[in-house]
Amino acid sequence: MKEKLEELFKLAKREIDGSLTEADLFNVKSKYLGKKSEISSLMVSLKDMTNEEKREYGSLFNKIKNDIELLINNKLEELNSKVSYSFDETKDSNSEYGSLSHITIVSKQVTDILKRMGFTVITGQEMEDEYHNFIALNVAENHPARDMQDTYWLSNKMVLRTHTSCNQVRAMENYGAPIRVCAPGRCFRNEDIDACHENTFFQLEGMVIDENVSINNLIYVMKELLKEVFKTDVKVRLRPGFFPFTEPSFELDCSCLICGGKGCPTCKNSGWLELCPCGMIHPNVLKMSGIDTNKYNGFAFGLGLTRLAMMKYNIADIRVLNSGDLRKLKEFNLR
Ligand code: FA5
Repeated sequence: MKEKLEELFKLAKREIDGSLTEADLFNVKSKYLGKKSEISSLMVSLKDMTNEEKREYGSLFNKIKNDIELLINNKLEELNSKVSYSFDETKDSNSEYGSLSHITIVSKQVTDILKRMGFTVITGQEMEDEYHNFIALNVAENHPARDMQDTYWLSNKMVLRTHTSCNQVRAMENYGAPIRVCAPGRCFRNEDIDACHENTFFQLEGMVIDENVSINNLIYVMKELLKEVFKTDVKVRLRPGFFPFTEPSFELDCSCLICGGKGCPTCKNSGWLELCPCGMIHPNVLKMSGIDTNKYNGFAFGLGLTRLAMMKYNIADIRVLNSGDLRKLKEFNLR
């Protein structure tokens, strides 16, 4: 037992040392200290030990857990302190500097706002399995909703994820409830490309599961989020929608900022742009991932990050963002 615990400590330390982001650390913490961790299952064996052994191993467990937590906190401080900029006056001031992309900046803005509301940022995987992309989200094989997301299937039977909603499932499986997470990331669909549809685009998933979560909570989060991102009053509307994984479901549209709501190719002449579908998580989805629906419920949303960047930077055609054409991209000032 002692050797096993020491080995787990060494593995945890190696992963903490190699963590590059706060989300990596969150994952390491859950892996080594979470309810389903190996350390927690070893702790269960304490109950069958003699009193003397309980004392010895009990304090060893506590020490290992405290040491891992300390390492995580120190690493977190180290990561946060690295976000600083230095100025080198000897550098040639005429040289060209790169910059973060429009989408990266918007994604950071949104995750910063959500972090202040108590959300943790997680990352998922771009190559997903059918279970996490569809089935666990209440979209069984032959469900008509699959037609809404034409998919790139890979030869290994995996899919390039069509949305970030798979992270809802992964988060429930890994961390259980209550939980508040968001997950920005790239998605892929076999789309007919036009001014507001790409085959590769970004979404940001948000999910809250707790006791007594209401639609009011969902609307509050949506409103605060958009108010802070746009820094001005932008007209939004909420209308009924349909998603197999939420019930009720809503479509949140924002008034098209390219044409001021008059109608243009970006908004397909409707004056509105679909931005952030959302809804209360369907009980089937919660149950499939092991959440106790007698105790918990929740909401989720899928913000279209690429479209949000278009609205914020007045980019009328989504294709510019993936084009890599710097001359064009520079026309849209970063701020
Ligand atoms: C979904 O992908 C759902 N998973 C969202 C969701 C999450 C609903 C949680 C309920 C609860 P939809 O296919 O509508 O829904 O995409 C969500 C948003 O992503 C759209 O409103 C849009 O802003 C953006 N989006 C979708 N397809 C594209 C595309 N081809 N190009 C650019 N942006 C897109």
